[in-house]
Amino acid sequence: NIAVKPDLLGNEARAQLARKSQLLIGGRFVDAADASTFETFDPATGRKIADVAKAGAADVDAAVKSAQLALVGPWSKLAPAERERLIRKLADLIEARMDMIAQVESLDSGKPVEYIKFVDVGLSVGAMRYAAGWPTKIEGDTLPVGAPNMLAYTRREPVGVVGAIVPWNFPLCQACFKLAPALAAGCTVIIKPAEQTPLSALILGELALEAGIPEGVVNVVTGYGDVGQALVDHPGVSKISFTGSEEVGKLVAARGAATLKHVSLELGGKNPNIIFADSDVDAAAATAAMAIFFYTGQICSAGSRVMVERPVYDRVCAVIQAEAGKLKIGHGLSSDTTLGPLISAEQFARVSGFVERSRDSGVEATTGGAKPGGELEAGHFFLPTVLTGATDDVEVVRQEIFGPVVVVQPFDEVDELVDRANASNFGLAAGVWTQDVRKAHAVAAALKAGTVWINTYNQFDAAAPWGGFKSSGYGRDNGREGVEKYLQTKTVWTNYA
Ligand code: TXE
Repeated sequence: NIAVKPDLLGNEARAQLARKSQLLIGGRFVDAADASTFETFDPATGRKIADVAKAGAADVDAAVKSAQLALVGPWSKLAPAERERLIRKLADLIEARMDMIAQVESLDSGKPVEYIKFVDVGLSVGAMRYAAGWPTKIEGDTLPVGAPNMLAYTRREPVGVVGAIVPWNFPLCQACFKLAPALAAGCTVIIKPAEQTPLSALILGELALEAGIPEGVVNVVTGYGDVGQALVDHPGVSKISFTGSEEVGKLVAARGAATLKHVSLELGGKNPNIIFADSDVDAAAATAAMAIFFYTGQICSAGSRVMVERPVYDRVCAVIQAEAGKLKIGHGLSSDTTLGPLISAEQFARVSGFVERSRDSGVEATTGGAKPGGELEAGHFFLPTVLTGATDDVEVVRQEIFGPVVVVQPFDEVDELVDRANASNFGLAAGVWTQDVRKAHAVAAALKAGTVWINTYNQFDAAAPWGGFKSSGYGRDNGREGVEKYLQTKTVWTNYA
């Protein structure tokens, strides 16, 4: 009963895919300077989707130059209310093309198309509309300086050209989380999508032009990690906003230092989802299943470590296993699919490697732990997996797996629980389930994480800052902080004596 139906593409998505996938530089779609291309694949079938222009250093340089020109040219001359209007227009266009975008994104990423409409497109439109409110509200201050007859004030100015380096798990949405506030701040942007999922960023660039955003304000350079690195190294780029692996994040920070880049990093997590015995246990456990299996666990906020107060441990395990059994594994374009494939053979090897090695440490996969067979053989599918019996020192408890694999562990005391939950290099998100409001807020305060969800999980909003503590990175996407990181302050003194 597993459907693999890439023929579910609509006409608009087919037409989009039939077009050449080129770089967007200075308002024009162009081939790479050396005419190189790379292939992007459907992770559910392994079939090639398209050839995409493969940028190199010369293309990055051209994109930076066009972004620099637009920064001091048309973009800086627009009134804030005009910037607002154009960002709003872009939001409307993304919303209007929702079906086409979701289908292309689903084919490229493997994610269920119906979820993409609601989550990825919804959050992208939300990010644009939230950001659109900011250009008219970015204010400086008059400063209470001591010198007589001096007026001192601050101006909040765009930080400059922004390199937005985006991962494959939320291709459109992460691009919008970076693009929207950067545009609101008056910056110009070069988007570098992940090599696995380059297609939706190109659509976004096209829609930005259609919205009337001046040429060169939004550029898109597709390619591999070297393209991201060329952006990090380029002296004409003022800020890098990066979402991806911890390893590359550290590289970006270190290399960016050579040109004193402003850098913000969102680098994944190993997020504890804590269920107390006094919670609504069935709701908590069902949500814990969604928290890990949603988007095949390929989410930085995935609740990959469920910690359960011992008296309800067996019940929580049973509910998570039952929820795993209800998932419909299949091609993302099938409207009834609720669990798509992993993104690539590389990620499949990574996820299955974690599960294989955990068996040597006495960990048991009570559900899943393998690839499904039959029709799904050619794709990078992995069964939803529940691991039990893990001690805190094993790697599946400590490292980000980025797959549909959850470790469930019991705990006895609150103090011990908090220490164990915090004993991680990561600090992105956490969940707390209890009906005791005092305990909920005490634990939320004690957890070292950028976001804590109480009696819910995976809530996101353009108004809510998103980012991590510790090795999960620094800087925030979304909210006021998300806009401020694209601004710099200038102080102006005037002698009026
Ligand atoms: O990430 P990379 P990968 C984690 C997750 C996953 C692991 C590996 O655990 O299993 O990282 O994923 C660009 N300079 N996350 O290897 O390589 C790259 O082209 C500049 C969590 O795919 O970090 C892509 O556009 N840029 C994460 C982007 O960086 C470089 C989401 C991310 O790719 C570069 C994704 C370089 N030297 C993975 N090398 C999250 N926080 O949600 C690569 N890139």
